[in-house]
Amino acid sequence: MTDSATTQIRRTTRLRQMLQSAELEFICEAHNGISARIVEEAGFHGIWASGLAISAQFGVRDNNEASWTQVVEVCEFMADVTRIPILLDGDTGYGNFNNMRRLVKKLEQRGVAGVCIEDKIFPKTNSFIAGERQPLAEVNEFCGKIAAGKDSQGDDDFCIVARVEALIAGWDIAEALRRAEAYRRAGADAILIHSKLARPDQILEFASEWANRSPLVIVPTKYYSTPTEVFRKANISLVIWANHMIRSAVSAMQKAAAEIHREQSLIEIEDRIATVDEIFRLQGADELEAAEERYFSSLRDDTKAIVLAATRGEGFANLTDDRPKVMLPIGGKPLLRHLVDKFKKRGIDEITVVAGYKSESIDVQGIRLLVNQEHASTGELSSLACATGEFSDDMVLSYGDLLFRSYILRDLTGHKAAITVVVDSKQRDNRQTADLAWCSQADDRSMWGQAVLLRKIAAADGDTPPHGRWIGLVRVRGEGRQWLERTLGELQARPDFAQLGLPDLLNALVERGHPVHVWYVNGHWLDVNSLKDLESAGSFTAGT
Ligand code: SPV
Ligand code: MG
Repeated sequence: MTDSATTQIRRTTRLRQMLQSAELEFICEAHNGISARIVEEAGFHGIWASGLAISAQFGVRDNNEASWTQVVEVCEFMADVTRIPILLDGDTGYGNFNNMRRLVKKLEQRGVAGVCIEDKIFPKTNSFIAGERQPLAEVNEFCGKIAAGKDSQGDDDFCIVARVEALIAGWDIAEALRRAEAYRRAGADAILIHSKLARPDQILEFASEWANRSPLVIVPTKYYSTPTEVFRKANISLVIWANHMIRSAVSAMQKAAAEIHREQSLIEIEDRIATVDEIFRLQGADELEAAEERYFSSLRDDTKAIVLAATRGEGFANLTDDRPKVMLPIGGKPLLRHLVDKFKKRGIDEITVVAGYKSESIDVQGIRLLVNQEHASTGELSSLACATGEFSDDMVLSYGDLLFRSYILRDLTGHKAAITVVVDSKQRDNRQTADLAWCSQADDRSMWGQAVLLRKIAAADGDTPPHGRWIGLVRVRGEGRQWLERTLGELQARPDFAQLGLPDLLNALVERGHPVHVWYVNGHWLDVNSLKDLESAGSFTAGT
């Protein structure tokens, strides 16, 4: 069969063709999605969903300890990641004719091309464990099961393979033939004749007597040394390599586990096992990336975040003896983690944190950590200057002690201006802060989205009332980055640069005539500056 053929025809049809073709065909065991993919990539045209291997990968016995729905679920994972047909080893059909009917329906729904059932009694035991002691099903009962399965299939090409266990259970060729013939008449699409002898004699004798009455399937696990040409000459249709993926996986894992345990190091093993990238490839990570480009680009931001978190923070007594305030826990996780999670939720994954005081205690994952070594004697702009290498044409600058509702970041990143600051119009009377904002217009709550420009950020001056309070978030886009870099560079030349904060930078931008847009919000954020704030932060995060 050509590879292009394998991609176009239905899987059921392909399995039927494999069974009926004059060629000797091969299918290989798989027991989960990744092994199914490996089998397909190796070039096999079909998969044997082995009962032994699927039970083994669950770590249970091949005695119907895994439920049939668990087995079908594994099949579904395999079908999802492959295109070639899957023949399920359906044991005894997991019950009587009625269970068989439901099994066939479910397999068709999950994309499985066929099922093989064996003439034993539920719960079965693997054929290689005390086979002689295993009772066989009554022939008529088993024929009824085959017929029920055939009558339930919606797709004419779905295949039911009847497996004859007579030779396993110590019966002779005549009994095996009697059974096989009855199963063929009951509607089986092929006969699997199983043997546990180390030589293929029984199989060859059976095949010769069978004389191509219907396709024959074999499992040469025990007579593995038989040259494949012998099977071809005997007119076998399909060979099942029944358990070789689980067995090779087990040997590889046993070796790797022992070595890692012994060496207490990965150094020896690393180059001898699949790379993590290879796992990603088998999982189809590329496809997801391409799909994200197509469907998710509006959400997946190229925006970067730069977070200033260098100070110890005043007013937390000995809580900040060993960590900066951004590492104080709020609702079980550090303040900084809340902020980082907010950025990540918004698709902002490149997050640079400029730390200073007790920077070694910052163990938040998923950030790039820079350290302002001069943190004790310098201010926010010195910290920002440490991060100029991380500046981009699309970035958000943030204080590290902020908590805000998700929509604030969403609206800010949706804003198209070159520089935008978020101002809370609710906090006009706050005299504790030097972050009060004077703007081109007051927020009357009806001007949502209209252009408002920043005039200055400062402490209350007693003359003109401010329009709100800058919350510590700035969005910078496109040419805004150049304005910012140039202005920051100019401020660096000032002798008092070490004392300057972000408001000084914003004011300098305004003074130079660069439009700094204002995005008004009305509450829904807080900064953590005191033990009291720490308390309110707990309930705030619970509600975001
Ligand atoms: C299986 O792979 O689970 C089989 C084949 O049924 S055997 O283990 O040989 O019985
Ligand atoms: Mg089995």
